[in-house]
Amino acid sequence: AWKKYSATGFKSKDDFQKETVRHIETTLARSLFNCDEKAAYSGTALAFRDRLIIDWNKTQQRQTFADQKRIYYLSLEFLMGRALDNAMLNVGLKTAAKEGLGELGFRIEDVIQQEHDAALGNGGLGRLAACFLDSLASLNYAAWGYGLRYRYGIFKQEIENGYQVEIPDYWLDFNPWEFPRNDVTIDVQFYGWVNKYTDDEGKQITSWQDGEIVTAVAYDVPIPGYGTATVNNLRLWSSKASAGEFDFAKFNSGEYENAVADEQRAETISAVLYPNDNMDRGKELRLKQQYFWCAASLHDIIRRFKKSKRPWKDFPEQVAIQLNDTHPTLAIVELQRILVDLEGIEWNAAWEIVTKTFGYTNHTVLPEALEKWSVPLIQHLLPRHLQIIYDINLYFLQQVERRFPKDRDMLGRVSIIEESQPKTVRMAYLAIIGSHKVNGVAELHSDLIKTTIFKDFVKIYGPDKFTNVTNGITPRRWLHQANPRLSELIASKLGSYEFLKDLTLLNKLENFVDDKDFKKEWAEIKYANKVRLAQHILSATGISVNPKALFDVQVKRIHEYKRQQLNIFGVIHRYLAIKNMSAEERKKLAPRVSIFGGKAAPGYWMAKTIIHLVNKVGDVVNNDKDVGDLLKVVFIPDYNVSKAEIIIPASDISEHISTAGTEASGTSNMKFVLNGGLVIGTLDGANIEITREIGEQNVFLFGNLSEDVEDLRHNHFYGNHQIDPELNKVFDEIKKGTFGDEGAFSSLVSAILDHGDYYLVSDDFNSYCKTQDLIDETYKNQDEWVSKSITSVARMGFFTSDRCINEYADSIWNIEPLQVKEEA
Ligand code: 26Q
Repeated sequence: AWKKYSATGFKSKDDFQKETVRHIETTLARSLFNCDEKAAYSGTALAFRDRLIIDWNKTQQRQTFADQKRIYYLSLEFLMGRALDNAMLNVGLKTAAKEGLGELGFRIEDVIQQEHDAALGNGGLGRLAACFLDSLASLNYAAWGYGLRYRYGIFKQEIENGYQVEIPDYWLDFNPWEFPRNDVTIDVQFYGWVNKYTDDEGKQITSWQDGEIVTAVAYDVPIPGYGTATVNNLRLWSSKASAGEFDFAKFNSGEYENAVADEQRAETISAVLYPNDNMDRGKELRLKQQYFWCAASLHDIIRRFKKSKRPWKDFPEQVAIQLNDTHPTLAIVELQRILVDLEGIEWNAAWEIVTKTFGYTNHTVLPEALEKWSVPLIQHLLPRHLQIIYDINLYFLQQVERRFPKDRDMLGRVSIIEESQPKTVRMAYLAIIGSHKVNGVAELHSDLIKTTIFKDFVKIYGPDKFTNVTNGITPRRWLHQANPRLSELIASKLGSYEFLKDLTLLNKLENFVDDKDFKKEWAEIKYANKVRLAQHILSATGISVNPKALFDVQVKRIHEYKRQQLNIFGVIHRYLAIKNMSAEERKKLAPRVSIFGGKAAPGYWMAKTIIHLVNKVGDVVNNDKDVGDLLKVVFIPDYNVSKAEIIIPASDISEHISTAGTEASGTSNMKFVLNGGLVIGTLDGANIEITREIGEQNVFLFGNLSEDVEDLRHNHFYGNHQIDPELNKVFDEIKKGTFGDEGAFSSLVSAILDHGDYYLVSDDFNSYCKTQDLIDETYKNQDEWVSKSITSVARMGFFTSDRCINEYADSIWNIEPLQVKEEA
């Protein structure tokens, strides 16, 4: 009977205008006569939001009705960026909106730019989660994301006198993409103590009592698929004081301030994203975030499972939970606790359910980045969980002892508990033991974890528990949305936009590598993207760059292992070379713009020093009359998803130059190549597979191999550490004070000269500079360059996150997509 009232959503320009104007005038209570771009954005977003809600509701109904397995992706980070453009493209109504807004007097690009990025992530791991959500919805998988609704996302970066300054990112002023579900709440317990007793019927009861309760409130974000009616759900938890905790009675007993303090303490849990993208040891609040989010998500998942009225043994057929790194490892312990303590299931039966449910994705081999939590901290915060961790460890070690009775050291090596001072819990070991599959994120990385940090576990479980799923990116955002003209040109040659759903279709582009007109258009689009980036650089930094120069880009979080220092030392080397050139030689050189961007963790001194050096080198080089357009050095502040959408399509060369064996995968390397940029890179992470796909002749590779890194490091300490002479000249220039007070950069220099050069900057410097020279030569032949660019794009089909998600579905989750009948 209600059907006739059910909304269908707009389908045309006129309806879009009607809905947008209605929202501006009524929902926002604004007059059309003083409607600015902000209001136009709000109205447009609300109109598209309505459009999504209808499919969202239907999707959730359909998935409930189908009663099959769902995927739950647990991630502390979802680096979503902006939602409006994506929503428009996914429902296929961007053109209607563009025309509609045009008639109202707005340029759609300006309206789109009003939106604040959803920056709930640090970098690669968070953006991967966002690409996965896009693919899961686009492929019609029944999937939910679970995360935290931080009030403050990753900080905004400003540069003052060359130094990074962090500004809080309060982003929730107006967020039309989230729906508070005040009726979906879960109480989460902390602290307290464990009571073991025998009840009246003689049963052993273990119960976790007292402590403090914090309430989790759900906020839902719709995730539309591209060209499908599927709209999945991202559920983010927000913390607030529980009704019982925030005691109104206290108002009368003069404890008002205490009550307010309690409330604020509870809200602190979801207040801020930790800005470290490596481990941050010992922060109690971070552990609280992890448990709060794991407990809320699991109770929500179980509530949904219980509605199906199935027996517990069916749980792994209904639920697959993927752990994005070790951050959600406590979910393993929490599920075991629920099954054993609350549901009364016997330990082994419960443990079988647990291990069949979870899969764990590892994103790092760097030992210092592996999560460890102190035993006393867990004891204090989660006393029952600590007991369960000890029991899991006990049964595991017993099993290991039976299998390897002669290898006594093995037990200490694989124990979840590290016998340090204080003792710590090794979260990665717990995640491996509690999951049925463990995967790395690129071939080399997956091989490395099997032979280094997790090799004992391969002996124990056999090799099949460990697998590789090479990362991917969504071509919807990273090609179609970020580079609409290139997407359109490709579609014109391929006959349709089908490649956005099946990226392997790009291979047909190889038929056009010799097509003159096509190549010309290809080059024109790159040039237009460079003009757009040059405009951004001018307005963000005041530096004017020539779009005809070679744009050399390195944008990513600042880390010693990613070696931005190698890049800037190379820039100084180039600067010194230019200074020594004759006028004739200078004429032959290809002008270049070296572009850097990326945030440093606020407490990471070395990373901040690298940013400082880049800016100081820029000050000198950019104002040197001898140099002119031949070299510019730019640091773009506040690199984030929407900046990436401008920067990536504009690069000629991008740098992926980590010390071999340190970058698990990298994903921006894929984004750059998909946008027709070439790559200078080491044989690391996904660079290796990119090279295999697009061909060695299309990549500028350099540097030592990962299998040689250990020996080289050893030699630095125990052999005779020879510093590359050209690099020494760079250091001399820094020491001379050419780039300001040399003391400011001494830590960077002495890391290489005096502290063993752990990241092998000196070892790779010569090969890096030579390869940069080769790039100069190659760039001079534009025709050849464009051919390489087209061929590379044509061969990038493998790196779509659609392929990646299908591999997870197949080899880890054992689930098929839910077919959707499109309505007429
Ligand atoms: C852990 C504990 C306490 C505080 C912070 C953290 C923390 C937070 C974020 C640890 C790690 C991260 C993020 C890691 C990350 O982004 N890794 C990247 O993941 C990408 C996707 O797989 C890979 O492509 C990159 O190679 C990898 O560096």
